[in-house]
Amino acid sequence: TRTPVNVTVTGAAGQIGYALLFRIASGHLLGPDVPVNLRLLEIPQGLKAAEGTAMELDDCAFPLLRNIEITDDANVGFAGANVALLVGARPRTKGMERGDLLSANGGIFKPQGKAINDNAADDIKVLVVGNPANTNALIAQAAAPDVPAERFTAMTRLDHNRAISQLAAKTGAAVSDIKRLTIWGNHSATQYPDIFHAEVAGKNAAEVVNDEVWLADTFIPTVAKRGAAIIEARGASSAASAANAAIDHVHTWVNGTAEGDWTSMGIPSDGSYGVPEGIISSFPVTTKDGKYEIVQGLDINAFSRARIDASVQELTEERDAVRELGLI
Ligand code: NAX
Repeated sequence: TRTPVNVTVTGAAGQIGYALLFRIASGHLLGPDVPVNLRLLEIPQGLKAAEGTAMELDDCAFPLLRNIEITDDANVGFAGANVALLVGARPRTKGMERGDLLSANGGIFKPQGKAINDNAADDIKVLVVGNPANTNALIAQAAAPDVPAERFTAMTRLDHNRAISQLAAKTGAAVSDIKRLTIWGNHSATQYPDIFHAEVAGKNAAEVVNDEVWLADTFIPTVAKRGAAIIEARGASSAASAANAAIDHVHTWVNGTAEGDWTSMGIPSDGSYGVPEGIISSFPVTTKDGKYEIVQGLDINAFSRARIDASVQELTEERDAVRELGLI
């Protein structure tokens, strides 16, 4: 049998944590033959609820779940971690300026980055879900100089999945017929879901849709504002779909993209497509053997260029703001 993989989840007592942990423990994160040890990292106020979730995990008698540890000490929570899902974050509350939000999250992600640096396994892979995800990932990465920068990623897979679903509905295609969709930029309202290289049952998606008004006025805003629409309808933010996307992100990273397809991940830019090196921006990537590569050579038209640039501009401003705050 395989050695268990240590998976750390922060914010384990939150609503995404509740939707996520059972799927990790049942084998959906890494595969049906990979045993896992779970490490739940919470703040003191969250420990009791995390213990309740752990009791329920026990009660599932998942064959792949070896043990569960619950802690509010990041050094313990990330000890030997092979995969870390950073879900817990400080939400934006009423009247909070961007600087306040970034510094509150810096207070979480900087020490967690350091704890990962000092305690995680050499093969650590990090996914940041907690918002502002891209910049939180940058803060954690900067605090972990001994970990290769490319191991720090931010989640845009929920946006990617939302875009696939919208495009399938518009074209009447099956979700599984949509390939090569890309989310560029920030996980925020400026993100750019790109269908110009996407395929619908093997045909170019933009040509199948053939409707730039729908693209600009319906598709892009629907995908970008889907989180707000979910809050409006449910009275709570996306949880199961966010957890599902986190599972997809790590599963694809570890197990590879399908031949002829790609996915979207927030990753440290290497300067490709004019995105400044170092910022954590979403790109089209293929994955293989636990590594990802940016899809190169895509032709970026003027419509796409303007939208990618706008989202990247926002990321650059967030980077400058956290630099000024001494967080990176
Ligand atoms: P909840 O408020 O339900 O849960 C957050 C949990 O994190 C709480 O249990 C809290 O005690 C814990 N926590 C806070 N600070 C912590 C710390 N320093 N260490 C460990 N745990 C800590 O939020 P939930 O709905 O689960 O959402 C979590 C995060 O995901 C939010 O930041 C949210 O904005 C973000 N999202 C990101 C998405 C993405 O696509 N990247 C989509 C969904 C979601 O909105």
